[in-house]
Amino acid sequence: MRPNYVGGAWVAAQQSAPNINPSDIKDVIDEYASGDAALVDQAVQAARAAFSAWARSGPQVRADALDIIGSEILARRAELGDLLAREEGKTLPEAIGEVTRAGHIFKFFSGEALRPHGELMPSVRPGVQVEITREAAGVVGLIAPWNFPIAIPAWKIAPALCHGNCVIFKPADLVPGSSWVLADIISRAGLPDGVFNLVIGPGSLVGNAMVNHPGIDAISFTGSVSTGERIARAAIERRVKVQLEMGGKNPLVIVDDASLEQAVEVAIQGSFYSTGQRCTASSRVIVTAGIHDAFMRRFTERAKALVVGDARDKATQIGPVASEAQLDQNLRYIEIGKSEGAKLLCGGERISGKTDGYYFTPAVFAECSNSMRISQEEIFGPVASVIRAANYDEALAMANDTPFGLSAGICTTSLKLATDFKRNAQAGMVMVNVPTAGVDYHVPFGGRKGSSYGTREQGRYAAEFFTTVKTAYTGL
Ligand code: UN1
Repeated sequence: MRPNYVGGAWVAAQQSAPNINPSDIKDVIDEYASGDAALVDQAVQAARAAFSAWARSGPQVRADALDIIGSEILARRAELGDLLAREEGKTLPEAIGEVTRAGHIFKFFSGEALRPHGELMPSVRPGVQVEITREAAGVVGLIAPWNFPIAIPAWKIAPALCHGNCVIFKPADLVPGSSWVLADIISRAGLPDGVFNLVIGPGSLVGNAMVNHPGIDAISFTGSVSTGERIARAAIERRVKVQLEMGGKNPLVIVDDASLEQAVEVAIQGSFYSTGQRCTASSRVIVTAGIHDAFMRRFTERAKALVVGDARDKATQIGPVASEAQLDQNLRYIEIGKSEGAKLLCGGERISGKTDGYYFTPAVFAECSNSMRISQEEIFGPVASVIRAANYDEALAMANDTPFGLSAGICTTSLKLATDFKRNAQAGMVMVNVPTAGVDYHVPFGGRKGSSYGTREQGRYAAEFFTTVKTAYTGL
């Protein structure tokens, strides 16, 4: 059994859960300890004991630790990528790319630790000086989803440690393998005991205990809307900081003047890669009348030709769905789409592979309206709802007519339309001629409306969540 890591020690548990390969459900990667509320409490005590010294540790100590972690991740990217593909089901190139991103995130925050920000200025009162500094937010609870088993943990843990916080980290219990290795790497990076703690286990026990623990000062969560809303309520009741990254129903607008080949590529990537299991996926493709039919022909042709298979098979372009529950949800939405009158042009079926896995073919729905459930609700699978728009203005209005606001894309060769879309798309991230999914690690990540709550993740902006501001006055 792979144990949890609490207070600088590896701790076995009474319960454990298997980590199963979605490409081959007979392949059990390992058993992982399943923690509970008592273990969360132990982790919080350890973190609290470590906090004041860690919060006062110098930039060099933090930069060195983060650099060691980033270097080991990058050196082991092929091995960790293989594990990630095996446990989550994204293809090997995607998985190795994700591990590389995680390594780069630690390197970025290693540098960031050496760039503390502060302001010094005269007071409005003569003879008084004002300093504005940032201090660590405290003991932070980090809760990660299953679709990015190492990059999302990295983009929460690295800034937390960089800014002097102590961490209680709960990975998704569906994919604990990459997080376990990450914890092992972190455990050897020279951090004092208690600064970083790993508690694997179900959300109902571990997540719940974290959210309600009086010793946790801030919660950063990525996952479903319903869990996010519960976490927000609990956090606000305790008046602790909360940062939520939830769903998306991201529009990709394709206008008449777009380059057809580029638009098809952007749509295929955004809708189907990583098996559509990204909150940034383009699940609504809104196409203006002049290019609609030509686009549909090429898009459907390309979608049909995508090779679905074992995540670690070199020929595979689309890996399996990550779990049976997610596969069932995809199939349910295919039925919903058909019953709403959308036309299924291809895919949407469970298929068998060489091994027993959760294989599902990329689906293209045509003749959708923006008000259908398949155009409004996040499916989290490789399912694209294509909606016809009369012109750009109608496309923009539909793009914004959604409860979500994470990422929004446009394919156009017009500077005027690209500029207008960047200004008027109601989303945290806007993409012109690049897929809605696949973001950089050094710039802010986050959305608006029902997608996100709280300050942005990643890059310099991560400091807003992981620090608290202090204003000091000194009489001279
Ligand atoms: C990306 O598109 O590169 O859960 C990242 C998600 C997002 C991350 C997307 N929080 O899909």
